[in-house]
Amino acid sequence: MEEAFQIRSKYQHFRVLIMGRANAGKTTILKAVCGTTGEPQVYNKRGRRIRAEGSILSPTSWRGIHNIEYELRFRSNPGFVFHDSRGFEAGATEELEKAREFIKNRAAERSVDKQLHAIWFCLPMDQDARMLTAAELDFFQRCDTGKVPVIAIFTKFDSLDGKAYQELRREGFKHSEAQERAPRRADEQFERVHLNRILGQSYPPKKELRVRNMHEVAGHEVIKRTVTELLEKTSDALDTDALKLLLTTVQGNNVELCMANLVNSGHFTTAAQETLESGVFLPGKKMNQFIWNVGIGFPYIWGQLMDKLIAQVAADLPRVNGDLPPPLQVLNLGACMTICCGILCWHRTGMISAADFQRVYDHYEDSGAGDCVRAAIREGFDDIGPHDTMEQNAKLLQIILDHRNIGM
Ligand SMILES: Nc1nc2c(ncn2[C@@H]2O[C@H](COP(=O)(O)OP(=O)(O)O)[C@@H](O)[C@H]2O)c(=O)[nH]1
Ligand SMILES: [Mg+2]
Repeated sequence: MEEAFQIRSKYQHFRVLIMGRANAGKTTILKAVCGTTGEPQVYNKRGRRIRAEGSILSPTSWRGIHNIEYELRFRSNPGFVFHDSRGFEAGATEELEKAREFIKNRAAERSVDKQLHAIWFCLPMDQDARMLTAAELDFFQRCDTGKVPVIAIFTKFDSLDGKAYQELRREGFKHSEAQERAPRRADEQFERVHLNRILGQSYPPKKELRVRNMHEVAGHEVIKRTVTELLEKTSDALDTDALKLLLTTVQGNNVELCMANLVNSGHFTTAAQETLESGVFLPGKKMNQFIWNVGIGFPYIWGQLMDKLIAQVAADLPRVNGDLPPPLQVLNLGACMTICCGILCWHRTGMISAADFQRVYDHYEDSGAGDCVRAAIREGFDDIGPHDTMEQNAKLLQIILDHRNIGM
């Protein structure tokens, strides 16, 4: 417990309030930023984990426990803390007041960690009559957010592209040409009609971005590009260099935090202890689950990659294991996977493929890191155990952190 807490409190967080009516695409944006299809974990203001009934956060139970003060965090991207302001239906002044109150209170917080750093306001473009509701315009008219920049995210922009496409077809353009011209036409109409209305309010957003096709398969190129753009614009909109640095640092610390969370969760040492007791190395589906747990602990390693990864690792097992005894093979496999996945996320450009993983793993072995990690594990762990203790977790994490720079 203590160890995990220290790791968490060592790092600062970047805190974002995400606003927008139901179905605006808020959750989709957060999952994209955190590189996951998984659900967020919810904490109250004092850091205690909140579980919805039945413990799985289904959309309905989620509504039941909603509270703007609750912190949403994703396992795969623990440096970001989100607050979800639901509501903003037409005329939802109560929700607006809650958001204003929250923004005001957070501005008065003395610790930077508790302050609000940015607001992402999602405005969905898929409902003609309600493109911008009165409540939404009211926010930009009346809500002075002080130093906290608002980034307007116009979501579901693909639906405006669709309309522009139909229009172009009616004007006689061929399919391919209409398709090519549609986004430009949609952008121009949007700027003329809607963007100007928002920018004309008293407290307009500092930055805006238009987001298309975020419902594409997880990990798709377009999602990566959108996330990059959103984080760049957020950084540009921040008031001070210190805050810009905070955002960069949070992104940088993230890989280390993921490694720490993963090891401290005890997956590896528990499995090593089980192997010690049974004498059997990750039997049956255990191996798949073991690797799966590493993958989902990191951002941008999407589900569809995991099956391939599992097959690849299984094929490489003799090389990974070396001549370690079975319980230490388990620890070593965990360390190897954690280092390689960390490197993959660190270097993420475009979509991460199974071939990328193979490249990283081959380099891990060729550079000698694999041998060093095996030696460190043999040195650091004995064959009597027990392995499933906090001390063993800490030892394993140190080995991982010591060997994670393999010069790629
Ligand atoms: N067409 C389209 N649909 C989207 C886009 N982003 C999200 N959606 C869909 O809109 C629905 C609501 O999204 P969600 O993120 O749950 O909205 P929330 O209620 O604001 O959290 C989901 O079915 C998404 O798949 C987009 O860019 N284009
Ligand atoms: Mg949602």
